[in-house]
Amino acid sequence: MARQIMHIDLDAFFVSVEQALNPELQGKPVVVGGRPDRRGVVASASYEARTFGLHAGMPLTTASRLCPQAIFIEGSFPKYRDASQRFMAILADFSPYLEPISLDEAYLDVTGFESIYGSIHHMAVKIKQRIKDELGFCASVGIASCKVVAKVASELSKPDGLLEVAAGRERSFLAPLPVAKLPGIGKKTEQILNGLGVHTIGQLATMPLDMLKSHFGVAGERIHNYAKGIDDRQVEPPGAAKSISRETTFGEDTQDRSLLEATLCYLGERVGSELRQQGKLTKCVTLKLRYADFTTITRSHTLKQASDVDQMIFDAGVKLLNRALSQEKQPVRLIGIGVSNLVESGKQLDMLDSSVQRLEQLNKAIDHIRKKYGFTAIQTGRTLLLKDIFPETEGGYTLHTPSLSR
Ligand code: TTP
Ligand code: MG
Repeated sequence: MARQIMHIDLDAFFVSVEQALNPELQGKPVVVGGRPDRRGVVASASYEARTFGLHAGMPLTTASRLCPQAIFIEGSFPKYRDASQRFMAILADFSPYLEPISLDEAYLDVTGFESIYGSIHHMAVKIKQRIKDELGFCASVGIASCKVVAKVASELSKPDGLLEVAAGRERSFLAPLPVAKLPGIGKKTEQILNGLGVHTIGQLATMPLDMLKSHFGVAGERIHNYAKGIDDRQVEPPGAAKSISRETTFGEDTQDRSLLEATLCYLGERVGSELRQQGKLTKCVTLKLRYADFTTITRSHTLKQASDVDQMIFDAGVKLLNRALSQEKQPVRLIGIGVSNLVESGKQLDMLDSSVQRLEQLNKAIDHIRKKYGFTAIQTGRTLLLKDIFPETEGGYTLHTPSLSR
């Protein structure tokens, strides 16, 4: 099932706070940032002021020349912080999957919430209404299957907007827009792309990935995916763990496949156990290898379905390991495995098939025994190879293997 993500951003936030406190300012060109004769720039301009060409970042002197009748306000941060807290509290009433991005901007994961509100569109209308009634602000909302498209949608819908991009329409929605509208593309990237003849997001999406990587490194792959409407980032409430990983350095560098796999299995089980303890599922498994010459690589695999099952984590890790070892002949110094893109486990249980459910039950039973008798009380087939290497009982999670040589 496609995710449903909302991006909510308040319109002319600093100005709206001032207007709510002083209704005489409503419907007028208002600028927050400072007095027009002072040095400094516009922090926020009302939409009435924007019709004169005023925008954030413009020098105040320019702003007062373009719009002499504008009302200039110094502004005070505590008022904006209080308003922001009340805004976030309203959003938190609608979904616990809330990720504040800045004072006036947040993502909500609202997957499945249509059963409560009739539709996600109707839920957004309710959110906008509460913000208007309780705070007096207009909010713009974008709804889409991923963060990047939701953000572009809310931006495009301003002011007082609501724009929903249907699943499957992400790429065609973005295609006609100029590249500068895509989050992650700043002034410099825009100039380079324009120099390459790339002006729209649609053109960016059809560029060869290698060319983007050669210009922008890893960011090239990210903006390429974004341009295609692909963005796996989860909505991450503050404080939630973003990833879990375990790694270990061998006493002696090794090329022994069974030792590498056994160690990977052991580390994968530690990661899986921690994942289940946190009540999370993972969508992304990452293998880390450091070779004898200290070159370090990481390779990731996206799971078809979010999981907290040891076997799934291990299978993905082994696939990555085999691929990496076929490309590099050096012995391995360090091996590690990690999971990221974590989601709450309660949300997707209904989608799991019965064989996965059986594995989950097995993992739960193992966790239970390990909690009682220590992690190494049970060793699965592969990790038995390590029984002489790891101590029988362990206190913490940090793995320092004094010697893994056999
Ligand atoms: P924005 O959401 O970017 O701007 P906005 O809310 O004023 O207008 P809109 O969203 O309708 O386009 O930023 C939120 C607040 O952050 C803004 O009200 C003031 C502050 N801010 C600055 O202080 N300096 C800046 O350069 C920008 C962009 C914002
Ligand atoms: Mg805003």
